[in-house]
Amino acid sequence: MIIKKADLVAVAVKKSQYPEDNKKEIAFAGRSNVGKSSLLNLLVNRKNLARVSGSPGKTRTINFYEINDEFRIVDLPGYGYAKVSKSVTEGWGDMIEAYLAGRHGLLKVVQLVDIRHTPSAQDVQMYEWLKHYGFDGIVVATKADKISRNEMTKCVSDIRKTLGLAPEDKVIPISSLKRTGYDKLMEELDRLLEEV
Ligand SMILES: Nc1nc2c(ncn2[C@@H]2O[C@H](COP(=O)(O)OP(=O)(O)OP(=O)(O)O)[C@@H](O)[C@H]2O)c(=O)[nH]1
Ligand SMILES: [Mg+2]
Repeated sequence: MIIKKADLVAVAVKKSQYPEDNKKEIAFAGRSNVGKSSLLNLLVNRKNLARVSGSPGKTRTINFYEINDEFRIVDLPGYGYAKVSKSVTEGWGDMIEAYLAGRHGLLKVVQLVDIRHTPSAQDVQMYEWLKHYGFDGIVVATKADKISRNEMTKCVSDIRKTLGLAPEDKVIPISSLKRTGYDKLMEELDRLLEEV
């Protein structure tokens, strides 16, 4: 796939704000600051399509990006950001669940975890949720530029073990900074989009 066109088509906090459920969608989930928006920018080869920030909690809405007028990438708000208030955190769960449950076009949710760290309890919980809804199977390990090649194998197996991945599930190390892992993820997305 060559991404020629990418547009932000909707910013939503509730169902009535979603775009019509008439296209395939692939969503990105993960803790705040893990690199969801950066990954989106990498995929579409644009520096600032999605807002990236050093301060966590940048993306607090569900952002729908339409790609090649053909499918959508959905940037979900990050979790685990301590500074947001409890009511925001609770609202977050409802917001994500409302999206995951009953979205016909949704094919898969790519779970992002930081390659350097053992997945948190919230990462595990998120992954359990994805399994429950049948959207599990692809994990992107972000910020791969921050570790050495030697550490990579150990970090990936730690992620596999902690999230309880099956052997056929994929973990793709990616660096949005160095652009590594791009081809592998693209291949997966192509496969997903062709499957249906
Ligand atoms: N070194 C390195 N830094 C990265 C990478 N990806 C993202 N970052 C940095 O991590 C920070 C957070 O990135 P974002 O893409 O905004 O993260 P996010 O998951 O969208 O965060 P929220 O919107 O808060 O949920 C920024 O400072 C990015 O520059 C990467 O692959 N390598
Ligand atoms: Mg973001």
